[in-house]
Amino acid sequence: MAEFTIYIGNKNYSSWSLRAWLMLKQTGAAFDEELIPIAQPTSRAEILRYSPSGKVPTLVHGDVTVWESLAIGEYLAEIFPAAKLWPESPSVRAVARAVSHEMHAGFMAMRRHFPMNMRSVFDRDIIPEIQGDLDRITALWRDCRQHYGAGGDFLFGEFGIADAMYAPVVSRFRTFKLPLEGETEAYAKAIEAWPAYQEWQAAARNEPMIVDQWEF
Ligand SMILES: N[C@@H](CCC(=O)N[C@@H](CS)C(=O)NCC(=O)O)C(=O)O
Repeated sequence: MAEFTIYIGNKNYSSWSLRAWLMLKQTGAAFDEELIPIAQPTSRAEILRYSPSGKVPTLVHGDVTVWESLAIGEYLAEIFPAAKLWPESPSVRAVARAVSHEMHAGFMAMRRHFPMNMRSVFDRDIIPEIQGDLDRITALWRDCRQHYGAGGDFLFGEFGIADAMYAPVVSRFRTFKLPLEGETEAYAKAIEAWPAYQEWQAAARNEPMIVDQWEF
């Protein structure tokens, strides 16, 4: 049994699980993963056995249980400083935290109308409230890449928590055939080429479970 266990939802649908899983992968630590199918009559009771919020992801490390994707990232950043999950400079780290929290707390229209569904491709109209979310997301990606991305292909150079937070959004851009160009397309490609992302995506494609109504 590994030192860490992460409880996750369906790889095809659970965007929050993907985020925390990518953060954990980035530490290089060995971990066990337990997948609890979501949106089933038994899901809540099953998840509550491990997560006090009744939601996945949850990380268990010895006596410590951490739920909420961003809290998991913060915990991992503290115990694995060498993984550089946040940028080193306090001022840049503040921006990385701001864009990560912006994802965690916002973009409700995109999340509601364009849920993560990694193995599928759909045509769907972009209503104005979603366009606002998409414009803000692509502006944010461009801004981070231009100002802080010189050290690599990701928002703050090397892959970190902020990229894990937006990786499921890249997947949604593909699922719903949303336009990207230049820098934003290059960023999406960098996420898609990331080995951990590819590993999750391959598993999502092979997953048998189907959920009809899914928002987040
Ligand atoms: N704010 C939470 C969101 C967690 C969340 O909504 N998880 C969904 C799966 S993506 C869930 O556990 N749903 C349980 C269910 O619907 O059965 C986080 O950042 O971890």
